[in-house]
Amino acid sequence: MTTTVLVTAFEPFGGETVNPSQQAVSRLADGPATDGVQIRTAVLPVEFGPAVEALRSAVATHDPDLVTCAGEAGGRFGVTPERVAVNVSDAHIPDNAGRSPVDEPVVAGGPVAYFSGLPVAAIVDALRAAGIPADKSSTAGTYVCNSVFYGLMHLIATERPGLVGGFVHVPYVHEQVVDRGDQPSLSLDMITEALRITVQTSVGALAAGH
Ligand code: PCA
Repeated sequence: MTTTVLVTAFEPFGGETVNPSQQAVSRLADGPATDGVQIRTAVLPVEFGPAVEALRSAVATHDPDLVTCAGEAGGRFGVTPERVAVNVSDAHIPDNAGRSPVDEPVVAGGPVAYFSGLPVAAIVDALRAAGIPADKSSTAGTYVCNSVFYGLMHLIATERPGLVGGFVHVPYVHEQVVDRGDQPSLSLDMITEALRITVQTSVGALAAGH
């Protein structure tokens, strides 16, 4: 049986010229295939609203068994699978369309929050075992990443009960901080490997039925 995994990333935002999630997802798609796993990818705009629409359309196109969304969390030291998506959008900087929602729901009338469907603890263990700095995160923020994570979990809860999904944040990649020595970063190789391990661990949990 082949498991189809949709892995999404984001375009650059906030004045950056690259987004490590986009670079790593592109490498992941070009890398060696894992037996029984078919990777599909999509790059989402950093725009409240259109980002969730693009995710929904990628799910409709690829009909995946598993969705792993990835985004950049500059300032974090490790790779952080997210535990919970919250129903609020509150932008600290404008999105790429210039919108800055304040205290708006992602989905009007939706539940306060959704837990990730990914095996967060097992992913952190597997990343650390591979020598990759990693930790659980209990907040994906209130910017576009959280809105996509929430939109994904709401889609699963209301329309696609068989689908499993979640979100992982990755730190800056080295090239983003060459002139900002106080900011943590990882190599692109390590971030790419982190996404591969995240997918592999999630597929393993899916196959084992948890
Ligand atoms: N990170 C932002 C949005 C896009 C991205 O890669 C976030 O954490 O919300």
